[in-house]
Amino acid sequence: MIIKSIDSQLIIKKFALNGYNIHPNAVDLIKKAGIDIDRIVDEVCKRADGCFIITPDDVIRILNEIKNRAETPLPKSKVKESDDKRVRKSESVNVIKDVTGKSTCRGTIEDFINYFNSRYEKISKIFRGRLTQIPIGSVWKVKSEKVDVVGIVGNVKEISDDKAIFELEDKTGKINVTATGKLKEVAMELLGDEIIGVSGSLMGRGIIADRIIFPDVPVNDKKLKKDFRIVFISDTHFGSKTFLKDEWNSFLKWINCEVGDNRVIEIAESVKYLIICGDLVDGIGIYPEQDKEIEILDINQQYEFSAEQLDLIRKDIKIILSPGNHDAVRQAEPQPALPKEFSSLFPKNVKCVGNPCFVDLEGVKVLIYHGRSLDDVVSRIKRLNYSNPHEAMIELLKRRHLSPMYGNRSPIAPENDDYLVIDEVPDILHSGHVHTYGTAFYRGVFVVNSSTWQSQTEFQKKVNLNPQPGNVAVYNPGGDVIRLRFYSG
Ligand code: D5M
Ligand code: FE
Ligand code: ZN
Repeated sequence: MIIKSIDSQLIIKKFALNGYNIHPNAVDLIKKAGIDIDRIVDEVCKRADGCFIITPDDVIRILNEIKNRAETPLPKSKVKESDDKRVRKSESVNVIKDVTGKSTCRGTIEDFINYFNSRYEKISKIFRGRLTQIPIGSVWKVKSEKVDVVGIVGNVKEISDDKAIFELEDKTGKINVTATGKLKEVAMELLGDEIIGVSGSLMGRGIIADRIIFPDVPVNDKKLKKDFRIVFISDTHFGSKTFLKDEWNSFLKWINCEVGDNRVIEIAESVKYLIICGDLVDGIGIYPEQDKEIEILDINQQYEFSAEQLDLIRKDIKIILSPGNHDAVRQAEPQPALPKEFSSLFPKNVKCVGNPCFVDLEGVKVLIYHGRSLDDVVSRIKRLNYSNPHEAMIELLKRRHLSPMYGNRSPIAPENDDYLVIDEVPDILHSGHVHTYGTAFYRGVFVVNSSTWQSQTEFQKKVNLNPQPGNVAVYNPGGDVIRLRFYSG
């Protein structure tokens, strides 16, 4: 409909239906433009990306773009009529930390030095007030025999049943630390490259540890009380032959409030945010002979299929989408958000963020991290296993770092700022990657690993990986945690 004389209220209402306020001068500009109003609303909202108010400048920019473009009709939205009319609740997603658009790393030696300095500076700060922190190069100058040092862990060697030795290094020097008895067990769980504190006695050419201290998180006793729920999923692997179509469709029916008893529908109705923690698609060439296991052989088509699936989710849910190692972004972490080429395919309630990403959802701080380092943590710490992925995630919180081990199965891009340090303590830590399910509260932080929508692949069979697909965690901050199971196999 081309509008000649149009009612301002109608324009305001159309923006409100999309969840936006609009400045009165911007309304006037739209009235004067004489262009299909639905088209302007659609284009402006697509680019508004969570801003609070649509300004006249926003409208001028879009009008100029439309004028400069050849007049082609917009494709008809696949969104169901009923969904389009649903008024979006005023959600707020505030990205606090994300590498997207900020990457500086070129992989030079200097980058690596800066990267480790950033890691050391940020984590050693956490020990301030708890330990005296004598520079390692100066320990021999102190008068007392007892010292506290903070450093980055080097080689850990088991000497006997009762004794281990590891190196600790800071900018000023390196020292050997001996751990015996119970501390030997703690030392044997050190991953290497994490930053810890050691309190002990100087002896011979090193320190005999009395205590090994992790930076850890303080008890989070923040009183959250929210009236919405957050749904956590990951590893949909759209495009894989083993993608669980039926289970996914059941999930869609539930989240769209189409199935279940009153209680189940009530839970679905309270959902305001859906977080997808990576491996949206299966990708191409990620593991040996993957081509035999993929249904959609083209990466563009995998993302097109993903966009169709996300478009089936009711539009009043804000979807936050972070990539994983199967997605089409750089493999090294921190990974930036999916490029425009793919993100532009998604409906406008999808917000693409990086991996990791720290977001604030109406005061609820969520740290989203795909979880590649969990493979390293599980293989190094003997008491951990893939059936309880939340326990491996707790080890990351203890170390205040999402990928402590450098140069193993999780590649890291040496950014000047270490985005993988957990400098601010989140209310929620969400990961995926290992394809199993687990939740826990660790010192008040809700820890969740959100399984997968892919059954076991031939490759996973070979590496003895037993996925637990179709598990969904639904969390009401300050309230209940609900586990929904869509897989009965
Ligand atoms: O990872 C799914 C799970 O499969 C995760 O725990 C890692 C594991 N995996 C992936 N590649 C390998 C190799 N090469 N060896 C052993 N285990 C592996 P995803 O990211 O979905 O592929
Ligand atoms: Fe995966
Ligand atoms: Zn993965």
